[in-house]
Amino acid sequence: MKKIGIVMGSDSDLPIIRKATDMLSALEIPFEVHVYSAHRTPEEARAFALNARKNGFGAIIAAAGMAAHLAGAIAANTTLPVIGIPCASAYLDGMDALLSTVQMPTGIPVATVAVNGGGNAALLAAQILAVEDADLAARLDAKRQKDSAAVLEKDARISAEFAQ
Ligand code: RP5
Repeated sequence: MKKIGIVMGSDSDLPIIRKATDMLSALEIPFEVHVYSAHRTPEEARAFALNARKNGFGAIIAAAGMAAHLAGAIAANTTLPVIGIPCASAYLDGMDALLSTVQMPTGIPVATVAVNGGGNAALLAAQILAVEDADLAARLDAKRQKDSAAVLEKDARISAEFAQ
C-alpha cells in the first residue's frame, strides 16, 4: 500500500497534524511525518517532494501557518496529489494561511482543506488511495455509516428531549 507523507512547517503545527495521524491510523494507512519548512529548510522540503513518488508515497499532506507556502512549495516539486492544511496562528485566525495555501496559480494545484482541518486532510488522502484500493474504500464506507449512525443517535436523544 502507498504511504501518506505528512509535512508540517513547524513542530508548533503538531496538534493539527495529530488529527490527521489519528485518522490515518484508524484507517490502517501507513504514513511518515516530517518537519520541513518552505522558508527555514527549503532544501529539505524540496528533496522530500522530489523523492516522494519513488519513496512509495501516494499523496502528501502539508500543513503550515502564517505566510504558508509549504504546500505550494511541495506541490511545485512533485506531481503526487498535495493536500494543504492552512494552520491558524496567533493573528488573523488562519486567514493568512488559508489564502496562501488555496490561491495557487494554474499548473500547480493544492487541494486545500479547512483551517486546521487535519481530519479532512487525512480523509481526502485516504480517498485518493482508495481509488485503487477496494479494501480501503470499504473501510471508508464503514466509517461513513458509523458516523451517520452516531448523528442519528444524537437526533433521537435531542428530539426526544424537546418532544411535546
Ligand atoms: C509556519 O510558521 C509554521 O507552519 C507555523 O504554523 C508558523 C509558526 O512557526 P513557529 O514560529 O511556531 O515555529 O512556517
